[in-house]
Amino acid sequence: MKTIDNYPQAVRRLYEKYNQLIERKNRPAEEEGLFQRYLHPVLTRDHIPPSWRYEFDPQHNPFLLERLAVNSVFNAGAIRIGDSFLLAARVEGADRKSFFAIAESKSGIEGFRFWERPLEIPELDESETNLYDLRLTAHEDGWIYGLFCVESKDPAAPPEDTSSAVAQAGIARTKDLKKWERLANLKTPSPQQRNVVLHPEFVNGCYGFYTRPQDGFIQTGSGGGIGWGTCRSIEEAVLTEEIIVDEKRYHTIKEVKNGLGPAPIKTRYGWLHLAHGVRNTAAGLRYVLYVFMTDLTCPWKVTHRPGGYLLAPRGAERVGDVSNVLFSNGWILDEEGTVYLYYGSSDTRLHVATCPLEALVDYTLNTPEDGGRTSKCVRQRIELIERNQTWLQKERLL
Ligand code: M1P
Repeated sequence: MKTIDNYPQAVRRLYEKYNQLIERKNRPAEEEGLFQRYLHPVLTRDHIPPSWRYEFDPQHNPFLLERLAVNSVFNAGAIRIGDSFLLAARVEGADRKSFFAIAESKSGIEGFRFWERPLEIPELDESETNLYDLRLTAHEDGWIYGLFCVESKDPAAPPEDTSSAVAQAGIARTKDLKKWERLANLKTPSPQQRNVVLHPEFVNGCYGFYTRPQDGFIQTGSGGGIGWGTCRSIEEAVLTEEIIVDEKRYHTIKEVKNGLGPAPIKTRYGWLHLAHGVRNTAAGLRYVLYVFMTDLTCPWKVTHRPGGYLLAPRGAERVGDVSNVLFSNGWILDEEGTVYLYYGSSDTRLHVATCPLEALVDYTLNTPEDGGRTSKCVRQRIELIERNQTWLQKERLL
């Protein structure tokens, strides 16, 4: 490798390439289903501005190398403000530390460009090693909250154990997504918390939290699924009780664990929730996305529970740093009733899929629940075939 002769020109070339990527048009992928997928991911590590990675000084960086490389961009919180689609992406450096950065687009499917610099979330103490998976909630109290996972080294681990960790739910709030006020971490009866989401409305005068109680960093142990708890203060949020809203269950898509995605969308039928379910396979864990609906006044009571998954890893999405994973912590409902679902694939990149809210609600209300065992599932299918035969004969299509 040689030192760079024409340094300004080499930097200009970097920016040309970067701008071409940002300005690239996205197109609907061919396959059709409830959700429309798109050809290109909306964010990748190449969407990170060159000035966040390279050092532009021929004296200090004669080879024009990346000084702070980025490994991946995925799992983004999402919010619509004015006519902008805003994503709070998880950016993971080559050093494995994640941070958050806002990317903005006018269309929601292409043209996402990062703001000038990443977010600085105030630190509570130096044990906080890694922050990730921000969920944005525009709360009726007037603040925008960001809830995220705060990971620290497990203080109880023996000295030779340099990987055990403790996960807690961090809380910060903002009015403009630029300046963030850090609040105390959420306290719950569970020793570990990830995937915590703030409900957008007060419930009986309290803040409502969806949680994911877990005994260990990886193993759920006695933690049974997506939980719910309330408290009066957001500044010092303490849940004294967690009830299970949506439990993990044997031989389903959420057999090993599950966790809520973004804050739920309010519909006239109830709160529409997006979540991820995890099962084990011979090839490792498989993360898929699913939905469920809860009661409008009691958001902890599930009213509709479609069986199976809504979206699962497909094609190139299946491969990455942590393969066979779809994960979502952000969606946006626009003024025209379209849902923009932002999902990370295999902990590597971020995609969008779109769908009319009306169709997603129909799916949620009318997809049969998981029958729980083969004989019931095959019965569900035979009943469907019989209903279809009747209709096809009536319409003389058979
Ligand atoms: O690697 C897959 C996902 O693992 C975690 O999710 P969960 O707590 O449900 O296992 C998170 O680290 C998430 O960011 C990641 O995508």
